[in-house]
Amino acid sequence: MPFYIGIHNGLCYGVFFDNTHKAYFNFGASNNRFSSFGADAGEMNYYLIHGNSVSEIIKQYTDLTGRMELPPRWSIGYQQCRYSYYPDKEVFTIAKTFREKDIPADAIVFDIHYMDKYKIFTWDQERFSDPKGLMQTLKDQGFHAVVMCDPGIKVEPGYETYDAGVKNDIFLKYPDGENYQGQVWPGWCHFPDFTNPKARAWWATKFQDYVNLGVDGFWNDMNEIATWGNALPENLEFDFEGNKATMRRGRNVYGFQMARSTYEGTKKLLKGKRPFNLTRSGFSGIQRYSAVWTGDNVAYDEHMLLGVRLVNSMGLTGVAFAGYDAGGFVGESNPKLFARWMSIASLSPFFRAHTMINTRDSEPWSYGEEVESICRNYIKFRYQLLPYIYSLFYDAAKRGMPVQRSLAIDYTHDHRVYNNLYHNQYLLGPSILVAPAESNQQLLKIFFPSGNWYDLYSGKVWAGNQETIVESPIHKLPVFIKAGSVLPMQHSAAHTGVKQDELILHIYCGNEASDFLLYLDDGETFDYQSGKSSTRLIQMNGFENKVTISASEGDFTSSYTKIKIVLHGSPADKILVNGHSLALTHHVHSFFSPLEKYDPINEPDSMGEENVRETSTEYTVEKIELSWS
Ligand code: MIG
Repeated sequence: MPFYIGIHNGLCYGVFFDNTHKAYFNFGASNNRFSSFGADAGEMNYYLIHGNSVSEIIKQYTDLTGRMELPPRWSIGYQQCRYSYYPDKEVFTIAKTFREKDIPADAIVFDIHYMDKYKIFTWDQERFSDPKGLMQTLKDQGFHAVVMCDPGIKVEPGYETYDAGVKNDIFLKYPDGENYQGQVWPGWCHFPDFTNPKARAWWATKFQDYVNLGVDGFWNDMNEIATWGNALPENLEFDFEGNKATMRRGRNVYGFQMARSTYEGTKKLLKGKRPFNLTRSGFSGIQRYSAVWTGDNVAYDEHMLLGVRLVNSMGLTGVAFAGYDAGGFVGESNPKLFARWMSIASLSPFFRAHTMINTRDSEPWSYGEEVESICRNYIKFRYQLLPYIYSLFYDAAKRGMPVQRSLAIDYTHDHRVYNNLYHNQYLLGPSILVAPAESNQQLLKIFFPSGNWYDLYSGKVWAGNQETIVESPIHKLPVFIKAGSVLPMQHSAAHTGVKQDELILHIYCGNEASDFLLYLDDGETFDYQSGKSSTRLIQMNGFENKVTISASEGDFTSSYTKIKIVLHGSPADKILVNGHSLALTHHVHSFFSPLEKYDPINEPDSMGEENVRETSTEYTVEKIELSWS
């Protein structure tokens, strides 16, 4: 993605270099006097974006390159993946185990082994004799299926997709007109030229069988193009929208155009339902068509934190729906690493555990009881946060704002944000500060930006504008909520499709003001684009202990019939919610964490625990039921 944001002398700007050739950016050569960029070929076609804030630059960059449509709500639930789950019996067992163990999940992902000899658009009849029945069983339990889609089409006369591809003449070619061949899992393959509108239109229709089975999630892989042992030859010809180009111009948008074709095709075939689309390769603007994951990481701490920073960067580059393989793909994870990775990933935009072929089991219950309980807690916390997180996706669709936000967005001119001691920290939306720690780290040095920050677990309030050390035991990822904000939450449930009648507003008192736009819709169709949605502005005036929840705008009626309000740290006896004075009837001294349960078994009697509670300011907690009007 040839885009960067520069910050100098209290000002910021963005540069989007609209050129698909291999590009170069040189930021370090001149001791900060200048930087330079260029490409192997093509035009110096670039946009200089002026904006007074990083969020304004992201907004303008996504005005240019586009924004995502709302994803299906289920796709922001937890997705369980491995390379690969088979046969069908194993899939049934995995699905059942989630429900039995009371661990929320929304999707099971089918990696390459579901196919017959890795041939795209086929099923292995022995491993999956009744895909339709399988999909129905998953659906009955509230699961969606995501299937692997590789661009390499096996060269095998008689294989329908191959024959049709040849007949329709949609494959990438050498200059002499012969179809290019590269080796991938199926053996020698041809590759559709996705830069050719004709090839995209053809590919788009191929998903009919998946859709008939009830599949609504699609995973575009290997679309760099990745093949065994060789780089793509430079002389390959790409159609490039009728502008014939060589591989040097076409390659960087190949994955983008594949993801586009998959999205456009499945969107059409799903007749009004939202597909979930995921890709490994992309280009500027990929957010219009797909979520992106960071590809094959390795199961160690460095890659866990690197993934966090990649997702921060992708957010700055317009890709709000991004994530990494939680648990680590290559190599063996271990209990602490898996637990930590899952807790961080639960607070990332795209939340999926994945692992390589022949590695140990990596489901939330595969690492012993303590890890299982940590995973359950954080997965449930994510499900409780769904109204908040879904509203962040609306912000991404509307303004291009990332879900996971680098601190450089809200605290651009505080130099501490760029200190690599703190560069793993981020905000999930406007109010939740996440400070990823390594798996064995008991203490973590962190930076609190300006404002005041509530410890998620103890309620202790930390003053902002300071660097300090916090505890980071394995069952408590350092997470803080900004004072003066409101988190709309709900109860956790087995999956995101469970209808809920109670919205829970967690109000974090503090001398600050904030707005949050609560966004709701049916979570599965495009009806929101014609007005079937509901937005409510939640305004918090922390100076006067006043909260205002606006009337709903839009034609969607949600399933919520009541609101529960939970106050955190109100210094006053009263709080005004829409003019009603809500009196606090009693003060309690134990903090009510929004996590329904956060103490895993084997809670260590850590030395800090009691101390933290004593030194924290006195807080009050109250639950008040209001009717939803
Ligand atoms: O050659 O489909 O990044 O997530 O499990 C590997 C098998 C091909 C690469 C993907 C990975 C996936 C794997 N794929």
